Amino acid sequence: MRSHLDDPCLMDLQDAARMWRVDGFVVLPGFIPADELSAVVNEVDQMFPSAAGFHDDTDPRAKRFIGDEFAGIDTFPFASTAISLLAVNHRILDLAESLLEDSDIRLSSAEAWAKYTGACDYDQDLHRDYLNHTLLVPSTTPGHRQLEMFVFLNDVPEELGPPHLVSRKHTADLPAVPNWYLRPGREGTGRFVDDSGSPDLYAAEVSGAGPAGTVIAFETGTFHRGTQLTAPRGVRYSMHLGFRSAGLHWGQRAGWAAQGFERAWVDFVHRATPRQLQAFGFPPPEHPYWTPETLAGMALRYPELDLTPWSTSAQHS
Ligand SMILES: O=C(O)CCC(=O)C(=O)O
Repeated sequence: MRSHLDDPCLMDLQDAARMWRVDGFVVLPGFIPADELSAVVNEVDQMFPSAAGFHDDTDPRAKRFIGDEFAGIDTFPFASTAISLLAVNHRILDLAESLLEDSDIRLSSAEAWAKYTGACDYDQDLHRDYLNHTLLVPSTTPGHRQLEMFVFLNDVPEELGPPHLVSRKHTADLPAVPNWYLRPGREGTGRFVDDSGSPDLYAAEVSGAGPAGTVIAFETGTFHRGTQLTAPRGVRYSMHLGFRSAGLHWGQRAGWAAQGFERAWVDFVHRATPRQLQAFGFPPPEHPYWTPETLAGMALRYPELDLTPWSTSAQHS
């Protein structure tokens, strides 16, 4: 199987966008450098058990991960503010703007995920994610594409279950339904499932294995799957992000205001930049929303947020 491990780390964003358009995905090894990841690594324990804590059963949080792969997912805003900030790291936003060819983008979902060897079955069948990322179906028209990213918070070699992906070169003709192509020999029912065995698709898989900081960017119509963790006492920490153009209203996987009362959200807002907040829907400076009235209210709601970028452009009636 081909691996992206040997690819150059410093791929330029235009090259990444070209690969994304052709293959439906691009793997960027070590895209987030170690110095920007260190605060995240230091705070992972605020959310998830360490490998030792899970495997030695010394961490009371360990039980949650047994038997259900999706039970290891936390959703934004995270208990760790550093991990919340990583979801809208400047490099992540640059990449999203470049791939979506739009400077006004929105974060449509953010999840952090811990997986532990032996906790459950992480091996998945090839599928697309669009059924819970859009109300419609994926489009490859510029301006109508949706973007997902996996971000590795630790090194993820093959034995720690990296996602596998299939280039659009092999899948462009597949219809919107079915959506799951089961591994050869497995059975399933329902119109969204194809259990005829798809050896050609599985033979075309590419591994997303890479070091900490690797970003795998893929379009919502790209076939991919999770794989098994086999390393003894292994752990994989990752983040799963979704982005869309601001006007792509049918691709709203999460509405952020429902979490707006949580302490973790307020802590995030207090440390975020206007650009990061815009990704959640904050109007940018110069927007007519910003008036003495709204600024006064925002100062009460978010007392530690520096409102200068918005107040210098506020409309005075
Ligand atoms: O976590 C992974 O590596 C992939 C997971 C995935 O594709 C999914 O749950 O839809």
